[in-house]
Amino acid sequence: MPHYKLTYFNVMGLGEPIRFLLSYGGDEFEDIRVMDRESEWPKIKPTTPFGQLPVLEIDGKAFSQTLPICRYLAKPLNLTGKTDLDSLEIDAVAAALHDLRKQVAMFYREEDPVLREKKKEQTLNNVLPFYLNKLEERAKNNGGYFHGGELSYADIFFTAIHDSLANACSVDITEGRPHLKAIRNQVLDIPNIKKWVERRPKLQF
Ligand SMILES: N[C@@H](CCC(=O)N[C@@H](CS)C(=O)NCC(=O)O)C(=O)O
Repeated sequence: MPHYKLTYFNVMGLGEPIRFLLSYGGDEFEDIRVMDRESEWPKIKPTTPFGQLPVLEIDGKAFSQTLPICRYLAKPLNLTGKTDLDSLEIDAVAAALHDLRKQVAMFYREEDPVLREKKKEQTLNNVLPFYLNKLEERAKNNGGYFHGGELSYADIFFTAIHDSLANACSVDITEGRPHLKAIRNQVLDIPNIKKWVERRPKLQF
């Protein structure tokens, strides 16, 4: 089994889909958390492939970019679909979720209070419902999963970012969206994921 070392900040954020996938696969991993963005991060940043986290080291070699890392971990776990077209669909859902998370993070991290309120309103009233309603519709039409009537890494990605999104927006994002709620519940019921969620640090984002 390869040696996995994940470095990310001490939040769920983009690290959590990777932690979920490593846990789903039953892989042990070093879960390194940069605790202090002010003092620690500037020293680490230049050592990373593209100046950002998460970084996953596999047997000592560093890889960055959340989506390709997730895809890499998902493939041997049969979570990328049966055909190349399945993979394209699943990748597109994961990329849309990544886009949604980024837009939520942009409002959440905005320091100017006036601008923050404006961005928050736009995110809550437009961005969030736009993506979530499309995802709900997709799950409804795909046998309760995002693609092909079976579990893929997109379902795991959604569940892994769910809590950060819901907490940043202070809304129940699956309310009135029974298929999204069911995806989340199913993923949280997978024994290896359940174990991870029980033992992970209890954080808001
Ligand atoms: N495209 C990258 C984006 C990574 C990213 O935005 N990382 C943020 C944290 S969520 C970061 O490292 N911020 C610190 C910095 O840019 O200095 C990915 O998907 O992994």
